[in-house]
Amino acid sequence: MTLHRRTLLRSTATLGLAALAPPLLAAGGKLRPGASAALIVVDVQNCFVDGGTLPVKGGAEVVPVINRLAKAFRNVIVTQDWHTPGHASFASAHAGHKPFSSIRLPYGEQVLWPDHCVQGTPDAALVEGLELPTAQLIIRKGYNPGVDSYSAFQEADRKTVTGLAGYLKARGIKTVYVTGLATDFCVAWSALDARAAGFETYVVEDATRAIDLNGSLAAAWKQMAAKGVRRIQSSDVEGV
Ligand code: VGL
Ligand code: ZN
Repeated sequence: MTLHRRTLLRSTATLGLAALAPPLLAAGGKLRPGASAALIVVDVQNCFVDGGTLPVKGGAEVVPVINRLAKAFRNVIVTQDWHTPGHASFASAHAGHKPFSSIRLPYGEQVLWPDHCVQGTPDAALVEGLELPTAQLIIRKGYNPGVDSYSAFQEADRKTVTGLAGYLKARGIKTVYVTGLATDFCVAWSALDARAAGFETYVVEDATRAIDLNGSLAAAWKQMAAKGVRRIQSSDVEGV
């Protein structure tokens, strides 16, 4: 009887571990995003590719990778950087300050950018060729005139939420795969906030491109690793 119970306990523990262990691995050790996983496509907008107002080197190269990835996901979420004209993150809003310098705003340090991704302009539209017919939600961010929002989850004041965490939780999403632009700003901040909100979080490196301002890319990967964000390639996902 005792033995039997112990055996039972042991097998339950084993089963429990297996059931909990994220991620779901397909044969060959590939990741298999299931119904509780979502692909988050961050800011793949004209502003961030060649011809845009804040082009990220090689930014358009993420498009075919993301299009392929999206076919492996049941849930796809898209974000857009969506600034008001004269937004506080624009250097042009601060006399005497140049793009790519930093200033102190009431909520903290802010990099100043060229005017970019202004609401409703062609510059802020999603890149043509991005094919996400199954996308379920577009979340726009950075629309508060005085506060930036790199993250899809939380504005730069680190208080005002966008509602994305609540939406994902309400829909039973447990795992997110973050892609898009730029690796070291909106992708990293979104991934870190996803992790902090309790989601199992992957960044698909070859589905991102970086700005890399003063070592920001290495710093972002370091911080993400420290917080348990997993760095993968699109080829790690089954069928991609
Ligand atoms: C971003 C800088 C300014 C991004 C947005 O999408 O990474 N970077 N606004
Ligand atoms: Zn922006």
